[in-house]
Amino acid sequence: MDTTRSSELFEEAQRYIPGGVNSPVRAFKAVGGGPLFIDRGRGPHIWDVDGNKFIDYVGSWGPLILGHAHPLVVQAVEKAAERGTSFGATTEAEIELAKMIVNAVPSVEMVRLVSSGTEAVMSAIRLARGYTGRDKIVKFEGGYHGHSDSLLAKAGSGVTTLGIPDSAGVPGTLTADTLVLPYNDIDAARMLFEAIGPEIACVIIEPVAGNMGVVIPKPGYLADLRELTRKYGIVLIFDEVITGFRLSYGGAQELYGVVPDMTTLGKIIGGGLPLGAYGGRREIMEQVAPIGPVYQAGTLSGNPVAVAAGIETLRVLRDRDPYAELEAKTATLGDALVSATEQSGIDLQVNQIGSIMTAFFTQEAVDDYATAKTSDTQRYAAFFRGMLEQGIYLAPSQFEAAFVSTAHTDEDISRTIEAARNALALIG
Ligand code: KE4
Repeated sequence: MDTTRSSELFEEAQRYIPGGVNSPVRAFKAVGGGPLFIDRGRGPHIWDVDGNKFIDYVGSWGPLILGHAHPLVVQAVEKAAERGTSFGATTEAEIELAKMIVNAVPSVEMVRLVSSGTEAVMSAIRLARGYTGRDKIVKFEGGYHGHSDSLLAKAGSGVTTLGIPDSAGVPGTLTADTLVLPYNDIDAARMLFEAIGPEIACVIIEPVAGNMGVVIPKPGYLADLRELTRKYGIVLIFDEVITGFRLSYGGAQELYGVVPDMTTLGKIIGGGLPLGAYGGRREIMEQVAPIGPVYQAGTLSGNPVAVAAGIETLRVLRDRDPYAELEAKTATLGDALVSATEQSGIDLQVNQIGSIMTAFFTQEAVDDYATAKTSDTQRYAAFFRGMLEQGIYLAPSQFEAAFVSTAHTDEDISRTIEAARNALALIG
């Protein structure tokens, strides 16, 4: 595969942009070689600057559930942009998107629009602390919630010991109130809450984890966490930046029937443009400025062009209800991967739910970060390369999700399965 132009551009990009990328995972460090520079996308396909065509399973890391350049979304963006790209003032469309989110997401009675998932989470954490008057927060090992300081924390020595920074530049004081629990372990949560529950402002969790690769909650885990947090007056935040409008129109909370106190959203609600949101119970949301004491602001919050893309995307999802079809297509792909490895004797676990999936190169069932880390990342890198050579663009990291869109056809899925059989045979 000729990637000459991508290599030239990567050389140049590294002179002006750290690592040549505007987000680290794009640098292909986990899979080796340089990144491909993408020229355009349409439907399930992307083309790089050397003209190579790929079936895309990154989909901008989740936003493009309708595929690239969906005509209705492009039209909505064009129409909005022609009327002005930003006013720094309220617009009617923001009410429409807010109403769509309130009507779709069980926990959301009021919502504030912002410009990214990170901003949504950062704001939700501040709000939970302001609402409860408590400082401590809880996240989970392997959970990723954007790059705000207090969430760039890893577990201290013991479950009740304070979080330690997981990035340079984060002072210990900013993670000192962050506690880190193992995912899918309700006993560890119960123990922590019994010890210091009344000091905890909030628990933030990806209801279905997507950032250790896809990891699915054990039966009853989310419901138990809901019950425990309620018992101690802890705000339960579902970070549905990936799962919101992805696993169902009401997200993971609708799929599992567990209603948190707050929800953070991003990705799909912006239809591929910069948009995030945080919302929840009215009594909590009314603590946000300008009607409450918790400050949060943003120049481009509720940006009309991004809102137009989000409204159109949610409208298509609401009216078309593609979730059963997405589940079926993705399950077909996942099942075929498993059966392909049974012949080649490669250890592979596939975690799939709705239209997200991860193939872990390990023999262990992956149900938390510790088991996710048993994956053979070198094997994943070889699989990634083998698939790329055959025109299939997967996440350039073992610890990410693959995303299927409504634009992926049965033919695309069959081609992907064929390519996977070839790639697995090569690394077997
Ligand atoms: P953004 O700030 O990237 O819009 O959202 C942060 C975020 C928050 N919560 C969850 C559950 C997320 O998955 C994310 C961002 N996801 C990553 C992919 N795993 C974005 C890709 C990237 O970092 O380049």
